[in-house]
Amino acid sequence: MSKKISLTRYLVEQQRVDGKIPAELRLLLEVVARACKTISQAVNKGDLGGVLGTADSENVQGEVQKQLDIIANEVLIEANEWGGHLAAMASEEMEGIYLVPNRYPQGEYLLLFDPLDGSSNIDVNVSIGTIFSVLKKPDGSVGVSEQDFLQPGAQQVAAGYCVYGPQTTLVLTVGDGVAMFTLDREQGSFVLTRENVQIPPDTKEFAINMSNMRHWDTPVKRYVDECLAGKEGPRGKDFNMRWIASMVADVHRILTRGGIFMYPWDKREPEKAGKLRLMYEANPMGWLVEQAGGAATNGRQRILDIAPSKLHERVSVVLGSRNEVERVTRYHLEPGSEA
Ligand code: P6P
Repeated sequence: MSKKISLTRYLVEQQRVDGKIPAELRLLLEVVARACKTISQAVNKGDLGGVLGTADSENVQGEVQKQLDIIANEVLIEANEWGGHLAAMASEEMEGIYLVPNRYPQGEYLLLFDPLDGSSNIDVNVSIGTIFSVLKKPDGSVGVSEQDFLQPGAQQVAAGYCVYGPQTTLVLTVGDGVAMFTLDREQGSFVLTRENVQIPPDTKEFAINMSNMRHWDTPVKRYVDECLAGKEGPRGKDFNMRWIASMVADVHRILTRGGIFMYPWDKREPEKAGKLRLMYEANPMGWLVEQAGGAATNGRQRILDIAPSKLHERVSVVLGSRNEVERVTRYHLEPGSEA
């Protein structure tokens, strides 16, 4: 039986042996992991915990909030506000940024999160998850403002998610590859179960909400039609399709066995760049995928290069196996393919 390496030991070694992460960032990641354990316990109770169903409120996106959305948000805020490692936080569930109260020491990091992604799946017992992204507060900035958060995803210093499924698994990068930690409920700790995760460059599995097909732009229609044409078509191979409607679960499958995930711009709300949010969904997932050898674009440019103009900015997302993402991006960049 190989020695179990806990998340704590992994982070200490990343800090001590490889000098990859400062002590404050290690503390931040351990606090986020503990908050995810608390959220996992609430999610796992389901009806027994009386936390299913909707709250009588909407989030900044105008979406009806689930009770667990609000609980997960509160867990992350309460876990992180006192530790002295953060200057402020931002969440899908809050319109503005959350400044660390003056009664606590201020740190140099900014934490962004989607506290419970995929919440439409909560009541039907399908995997959901927490997505988080860590930025550094810009040097020399006095105080903290929303502007300090508006950094391209390439500036992230850590990113990850925790998927609440048959296992509770924390997936993390600090810029040195991707590691996966499975929650050992008997010990109450996350244990390293995979590291140096690599996404196969090719795949036979695509993930997209097919019910939106009539609204897609031409390059996306072309790519999906070619997949559906199978062996007899231009791709010369059959494809499989998956759509869990929980980005965390779809991305976890892709990190585990490859694939391509697409939530593209479509004609339903042409003024919106896409459905998913740049700062706390596409950026952290895009970095994880790139750190695992995959690629992540908005159809035309690298997601991590996008300069955000607002906190809850939406973006079109194409991510996963590198060769497939490059094919979809190539289709978008061909002359005459403009939306
Ligand atoms: P649709 C969940 O609400 C989410 O933000 C992502 O996790 C998921 O990939 C997508 O929306 C699902 O959207 O339109 O298929 O329900």
